[in-house]
Amino acid sequence: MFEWNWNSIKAECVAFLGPAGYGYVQTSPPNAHIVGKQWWTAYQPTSYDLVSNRGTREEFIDMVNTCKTAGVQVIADAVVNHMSGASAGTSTLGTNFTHYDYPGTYSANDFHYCGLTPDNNIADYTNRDQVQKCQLVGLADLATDTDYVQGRLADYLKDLLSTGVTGLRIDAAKHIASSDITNILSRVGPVPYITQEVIYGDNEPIQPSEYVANGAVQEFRYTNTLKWAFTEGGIDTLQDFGNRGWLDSKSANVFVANHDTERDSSLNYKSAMNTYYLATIFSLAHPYGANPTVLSSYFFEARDDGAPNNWQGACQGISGDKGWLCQHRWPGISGLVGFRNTVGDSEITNWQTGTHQQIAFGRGNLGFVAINNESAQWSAEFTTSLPDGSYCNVNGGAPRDGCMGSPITISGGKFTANITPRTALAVHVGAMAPAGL
Ligand code: LAG
Ligand code: CA
Repeated sequence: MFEWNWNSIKAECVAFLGPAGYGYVQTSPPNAHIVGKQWWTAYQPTSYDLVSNRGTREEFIDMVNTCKTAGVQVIADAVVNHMSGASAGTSTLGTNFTHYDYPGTYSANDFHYCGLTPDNNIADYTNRDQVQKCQLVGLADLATDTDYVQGRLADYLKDLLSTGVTGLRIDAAKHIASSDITNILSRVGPVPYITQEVIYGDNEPIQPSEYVANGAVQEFRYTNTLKWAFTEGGIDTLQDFGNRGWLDSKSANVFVANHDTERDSSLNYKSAMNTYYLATIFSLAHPYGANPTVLSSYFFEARDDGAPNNWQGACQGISGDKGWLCQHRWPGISGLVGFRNTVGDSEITNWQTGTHQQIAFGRGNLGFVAINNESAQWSAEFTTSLPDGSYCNVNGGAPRDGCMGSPITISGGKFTANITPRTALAVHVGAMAPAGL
C-alpha cells in the first residue's frame, strides 16, 4: 500500500484486505525521514523514530494490531543501507541533521567513504565494492560492516518487530553485502518473512542468489519478462520459469510492478490494452514465486509526484478515489487472491494455448484460468481437471461480491467459453456458483 498512511491502511485491512484473503500488507517506510512531499523522501532516513509522513508510532501500532486481528500481517519497508542525500535539513521529527551526522543515531565514523569514485557515488555497477560501499545517488552510505551500525540497525528492526510487524522488506539490499545482512538479522532473532530488494542486472557481479540465505529475494527478471511477454514476446512463453537460472520459486518474491518500476521500466496502470491487469492476474494464477506482491499505488504524472490526499488512502467501491488507484480492489486481482489461496502449491495442469497471446491452465484439480491477451475473442473448448459443477468466474471478484456475470459450467472436465478481447476468466473450487444461478 505505497504511501498509504497508517490510519487508512488500518481501515482498509478491515474493510477489504482481510476479507479478500490478502495475507500481508506492505507499508512504506515507517521511520523518520527528510521533510518533503515527494514520495522518495521516505527513502532518506534521518532516525528510527516511527514518525513519518504516514503517521505516528501510536498510529502505526494501532494499524498493525487492527490488521492482524483482520487476518493481515504487516511487512514494513526497512531502509537500512543509507541515510539522507541532503547536505543538511530537518526531519519529520523536527530535528536537524547533516549528511553525515544524525544526532543520537549516527555520526561521521558510521559511514562508508568508498574512495573509489571522485564524489564517493556509485558509478560502475560491474564493480562490487562500488555498489556496496559507495553512495547510491548521493545517499550517505552506512558502514554496515561495523559493529556499531549492525547493532543500531538490529535495534531498529527489533523495535519494528515489537510493534507486531512480522515481515520486512530490506530496501537496497544489493547495496549491502549479504553477509552484513546475515549479521544484522542474527542479532534480531527470527523474522517470519523477509524480502530483499536485489535488482538483477546483466553483467553485474552481485547475484540475487547470494541473498537467499537471509530470506526471500525480489526477482526483477520476472517483472521484465512479464512486460516483454504481454507486449511483444507472447504469453505462451510463460509456462515454465524453472530452468532460466532465476531464483528458486520458493525464494522468489515476484510482482508485475513496484513503486520504482511503475515509474521507470515495467508495465503499469498506464499500459495499453489492459496488459497490466492481465499480467497481474497471471502472476497470481501461476505458481512461480512463492509470494507474489500486488502493488497498490496512485495516479502520477511526474516521477516525483507524491501521494494524493495528504497520504489518506481511499477507495470508493472497487475503484480509486482522490487519486488512489486501489489495484488491490480491482475485481480480477482480489478474485485471484482467493484463487491463489485455494490452489496453494498445486502444479500446473492442462496447459493450452490459442494464439501466442492466449493461454489457459489449471492448478491441479482446484482451479483453472484462461487469459486472452489478444484483440480478438477467444472461443474454445477448455479441458480441466476440475470436478463437474457450476463455478463463479472470480475475474468478477466473486465470491466476496457474489457471482458476477454468468457462471461457468464444467461437465466431464470440459467447458466452452467465448472470452472477450483482453480479458481473463478464472474459476476455483472455493467459489462455486450459488444454486439456481
Ligand atoms: C530503493 N531501492 O534500492 C528504493 O526502492 C528506491 O525507491 C529508492 O530511490 C532507493 N532504493 C533509495 O532508497 C528513491 C528514488 C530516488 C531518490 C531516492 C532517495 O527512486 O529518485 O533520490 O529514493 O530519496 C532522490 C533524487 C536524487 C538525489 C537523491 C539524494 O531523485 O536525484 O540524488 O534523492 O538527494
Ligand atoms: Ca552500502
